[in-house]
Amino acid sequence: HHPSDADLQAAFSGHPPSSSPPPPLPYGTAGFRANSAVLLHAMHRCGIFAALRAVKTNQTVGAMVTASHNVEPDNGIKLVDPTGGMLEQSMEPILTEFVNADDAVQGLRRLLEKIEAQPGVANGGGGRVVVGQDTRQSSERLVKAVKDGAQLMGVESIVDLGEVTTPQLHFIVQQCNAAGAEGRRIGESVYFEHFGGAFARFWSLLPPSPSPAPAPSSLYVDAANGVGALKIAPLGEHLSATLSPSPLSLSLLNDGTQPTDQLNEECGAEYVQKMQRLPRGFDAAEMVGKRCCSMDGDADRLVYFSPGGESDHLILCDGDKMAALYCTAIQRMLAEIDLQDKGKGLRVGVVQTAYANGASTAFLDQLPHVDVRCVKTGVKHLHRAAEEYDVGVYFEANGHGTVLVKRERLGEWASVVEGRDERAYERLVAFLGIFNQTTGDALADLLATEAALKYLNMSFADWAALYTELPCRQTKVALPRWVLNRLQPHPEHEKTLTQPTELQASVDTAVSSLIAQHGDGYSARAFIRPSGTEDVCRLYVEATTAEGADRLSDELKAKISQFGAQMAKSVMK
Ligand code: G16
Repeated sequence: HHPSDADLQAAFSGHPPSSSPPPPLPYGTAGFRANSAVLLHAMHRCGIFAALRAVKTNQTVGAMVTASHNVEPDNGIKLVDPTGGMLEQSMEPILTEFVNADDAVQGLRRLLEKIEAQPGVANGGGGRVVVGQDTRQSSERLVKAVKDGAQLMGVESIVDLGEVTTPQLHFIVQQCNAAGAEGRRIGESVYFEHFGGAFARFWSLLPPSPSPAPAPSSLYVDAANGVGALKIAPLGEHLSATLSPSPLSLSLLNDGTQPTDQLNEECGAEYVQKMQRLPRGFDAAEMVGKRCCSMDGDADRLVYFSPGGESDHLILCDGDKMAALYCTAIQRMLAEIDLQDKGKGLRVGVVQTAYANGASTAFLDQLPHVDVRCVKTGVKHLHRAAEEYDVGVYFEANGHGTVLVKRERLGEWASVVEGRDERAYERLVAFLGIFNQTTGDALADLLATEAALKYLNMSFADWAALYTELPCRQTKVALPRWVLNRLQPHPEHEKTLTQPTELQASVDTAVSSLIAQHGDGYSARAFIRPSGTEDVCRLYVEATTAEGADRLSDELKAKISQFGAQMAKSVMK
């Protein structure tokens, strides 16, 4: 029961592109993302698309209005499939064509044909779209456009969750489509019950603490002045209610309530991890040695750190180190269940990207029975690769990641372990139960990190010392999108550029001459890739010495700027 062409025309004119023709919107690393002023028509069309997908599958799909780590004036959308995972990759070009179609009505017709051709319920009919948003000023207006679009396609219901984290929305969509979900209230309480409950269950399986119980351990949380700030108190309340008293005391900073608070501005996971600097509001001297963590703008990333005492120096435990911590805990738990084989026979893997520090890869490589893989940037790629394992740990260095588990495989494996320790098995299951199975999740990862540290009886310093990072530098150079489009990273691992060859040759030359200057035993590595979320070229450099990393970084940054200038000159001609 699609609306008439006249109704469609009217609806599309109500959500016009910002200019004619509008700038093309590519489907980036994590959906559409741009300055919020150019997104209205795209949001409306994504709403239409989401509704069609919901109707076609007769299930719940999600739409999250957010630009995550980007600056406040940007915005974007992440679409959530019925599984709770990210939009299936084969749908990306189909959606992109519709979003960018000059003639929206014709574009919609083509979209309908393609959606009809997809597998799904024959005549769907029902379907629900659940919408969430981050705290950006532009989010409300854009959410309205998404809902207007969804409404137009006659979806059975639209649920607006308001301000939620991206992983909350993913989880809620998954729950909506799970067996037995009918009639259950749709809201974030299912999220807090699930993850708070999983943490409490794990905690109850740890050896009892000496009495009197130790004071709750303090964790200082930098919420990037974003949506995660709104969720710390309910999480804390839930933990207090289930564990009374809660073993965690969460102190919130950068909660966005001060007039000068700016989303992601000198705070948050992106800033802390890329700049390796303390976020605003964390006093180096006062908080030295304290355990702290930073989320990003939509709370799907987390990194830990501890102020080092001098100016804004910090000791960082990034996504790589979280993967190392979780693998260490999982291995210990497997060994407890199966003394002899320590998890042999179970497929355990870790997935990283080219940004993983070389020292982290070396650490993971030496763990017995753990496969280590490197894939392209973008959680969607890591998630898919991790799904190939029975227990799949995946993390980007920037703090985006989770641990996926195939429960049945775990059960099968454990059932043949002779004389297994039942409690140890329950503990492993409970630990893995803390992880969000749909996407990386700052809140769930916070709980899992606290659980792992407690289980391993490790302090923050012990964790940080699991291995020592090679000095690394991450830089970005602003370049227009058309120039960025000329940069073709290697399709599998992005460790080199396949185009332009001259730019790659200058990277190779710079790296080998640094190595040659230092001689045997010196290592260095660098790569360039275009960002899929911002109009910048990213540069990653690591070397045996900090001085070498600085030099290589400066040299290559200049090469990138030079390349940009050359390109600009060539079009002027
Ligand atoms: C998104 C993706 C991440 C990716 C990041 C940066 O994060 O989900 O997987 O690492 O963008 O991507 P790029 O280097 O292409 O800009 P978020 O937290 O911004 O949604």
